[in-house]
Amino acid sequence: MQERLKELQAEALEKVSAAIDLKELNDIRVAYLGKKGPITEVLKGMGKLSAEERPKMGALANEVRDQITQGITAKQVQLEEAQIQAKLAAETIDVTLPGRPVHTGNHHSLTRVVEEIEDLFIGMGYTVAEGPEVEKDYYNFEALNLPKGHPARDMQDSFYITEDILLRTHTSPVQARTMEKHEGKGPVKIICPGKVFRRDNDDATHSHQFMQIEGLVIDENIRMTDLKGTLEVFAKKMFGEEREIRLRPSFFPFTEPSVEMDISCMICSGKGCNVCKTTGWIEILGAGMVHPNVLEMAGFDSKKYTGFAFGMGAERIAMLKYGVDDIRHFYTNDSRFLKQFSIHE
Ligand code: FA5
Repeated sequence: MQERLKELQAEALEKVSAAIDLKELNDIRVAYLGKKGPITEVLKGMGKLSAEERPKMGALANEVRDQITQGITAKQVQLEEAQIQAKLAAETIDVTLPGRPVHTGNHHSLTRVVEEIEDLFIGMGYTVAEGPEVEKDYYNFEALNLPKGHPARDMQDSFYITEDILLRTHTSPVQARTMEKHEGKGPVKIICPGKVFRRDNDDATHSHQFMQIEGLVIDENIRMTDLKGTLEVFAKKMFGEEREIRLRPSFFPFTEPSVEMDISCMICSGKGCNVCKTTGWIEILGAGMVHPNVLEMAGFDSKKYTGFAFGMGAERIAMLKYGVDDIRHFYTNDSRFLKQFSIHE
């Protein structure tokens, strides 16, 4: 019996030392120290021993149990420590690794220019108005003093959807719609940015879809000098305080008189270069005093009210401001082009 107990101790301790994980160790504990284990089995034979031998054997059995328990406990500490070390090694974070760059988007250069212009005019008391891109012939042309068959309709080649509906060719229909809403009562002071469409052939300065920004002011005693002063503030804020402006006579059916505004070339400061085609001036926008017919058609008394309007191409403004040499860059979504503008944010 004594030998058998010693054998069991050696066998158990050997298994304990070979155990590779906590589960295996627990299985050994249950197998050797459990109620149905071999030690219990051996002790069942104690009844056959003499009264003298019995306590000795009992003490030995306890010692064997203690030895195995100690062996298991020591191994358990060892395995738990190894488990922690393995976990730490697997979850190591190298804080010296460089971070992964987070790519953020940025506003499109056109959005930026339009917002800048909006902010400038909002600061001067204007509100932002909007109108539909699919427009009635009436608002796009007729209400702007361009009746059907008027030769000046050819100035803006149009995409017609039906005989009376087209993609708007300019943002001026928003003027007509806004005036109509005011039911003959001034003042009106709006700016309207939006997409417009023309059957123009795409080239470096023309696109079949582009953005315009329209301005309209109607009140009593609005004069040409108000228009000039407003455009001067706009030109200096957008292109630098040293910019000069000049107004040249022009023609638009919805304004009388009509003008075109040029700014002194910011590249050569008026000396003459490629950008200004050696003239020293760059054309920026069309404008004029609202034609009395347009006022009357929208329900305004043209004897009481006068007004001015202007309209500009946002791409052309952005091209001048950022030195972009081809309007198509705004629409071809080359991320190298688009990203250049993030540094301005
Ligand atoms: C007009 O569209 C008038 N509605 C502007 C206006 C409003 C005048 C109020 C008077 C009073 P125009 O056709 O010139 O005018 O166009 C205005 C601007 O749009 C041009 O100066 C130019 O900057 C831009 N533009 C015209 N066609 C194109 C095009 N195909 N691609 C890009 N920009 C264009």
